[in-house]
Amino acid sequence: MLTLYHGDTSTCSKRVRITLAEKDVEWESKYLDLAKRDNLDPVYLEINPNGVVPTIVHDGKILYESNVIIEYLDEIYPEPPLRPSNPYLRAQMHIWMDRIEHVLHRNINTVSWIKQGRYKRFEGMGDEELQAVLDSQATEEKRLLLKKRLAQGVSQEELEFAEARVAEVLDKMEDTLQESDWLCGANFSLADISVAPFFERFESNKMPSLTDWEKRPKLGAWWVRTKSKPSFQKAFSFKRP
Ligand SMILES: N[C@@H](CCC(=O)N[C@@H](CS)C(=O)NCC(=O)O)C(=O)O
Repeated sequence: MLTLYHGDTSTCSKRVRITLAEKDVEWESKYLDLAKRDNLDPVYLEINPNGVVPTIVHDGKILYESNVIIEYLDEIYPEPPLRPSNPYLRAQMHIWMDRIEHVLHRNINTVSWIKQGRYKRFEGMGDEELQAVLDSQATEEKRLLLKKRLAQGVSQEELEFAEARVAEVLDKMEDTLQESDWLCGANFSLADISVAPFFERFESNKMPSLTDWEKRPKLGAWWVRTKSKPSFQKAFSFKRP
C-alpha cells in the first residue's frame, strides 16, 4: 500500500505523481491544503518534520524529500526504468537533481515571492497573526527566511541574482540538450521528471524570459516532448478534493 501526502499545485508533489504515473502504480491520496497550512499540522509534522509536501508512506515506512522519493519508487517499481544504467550518466542524473533542487528551486522560490505575488498571502494580517505564522514554521531556517521577507521583502538585487541563477540552469539544460533528447542521454529519466514541474509554473505564471524558446530552442522542444507524456498529463490533472 502506498499513500501520498501532497498538494495539487506543489511542484515537488508533481514529481512524485509523474513517477507514479510512469510506473502505473495505484496510490492513496492524502491531500494537504498548503494555503490553509495543513502541512504545519502537528499530526503531519510527526511524519514530515520539515512541514512540506510531499511525503509517502509505503508499507508503513515513511519517506520525504521528493527527489529521494522518486528514486525510491524507481527502485521498488523497476519498470519502466527511470535511471540510466550507465554509471556516468547515472552520476550526471544525480548532479542534475541536486542542481534542480538546490539552485533552481531555491532561486525560483525567491522569484516567486515577487513575480507570483507570494507576499500577498500575508497582506492584511495583523502583527499577532503574522507572529503566529512565523512561530508555526517547521524549521528555524524557514522561520528566519520568512521573517526577513516579511520585514524587508525581496530587494531588486536579490531578485536579479535569483533570476540569473535560474537562467544559468536553463542555459545548461539548453547546452546538454544539444547532444541528446533528454537530460541524461537517450532516455527520459528522473532528472527530467525533477525539473519538469517548474516549466509548467513558468508558463502558467507568464514568465516570458524563462519560456523564450527562440532563445533556447532545444529546451523548448524538450518541454513539448515532456508535457506530451501521458504520465505528465495524468500528474498535472490531479484535482483537489
Ligand atoms: N526539498 C523538498 C522541498 C519540499 C517543498 O518545498 N514543498 C513545498 C511545495 S513544492 C511546500 O510544501 N511548501 C509549503 C511550505 O513551505 O509551507 C522536497 O523536494 O520534497
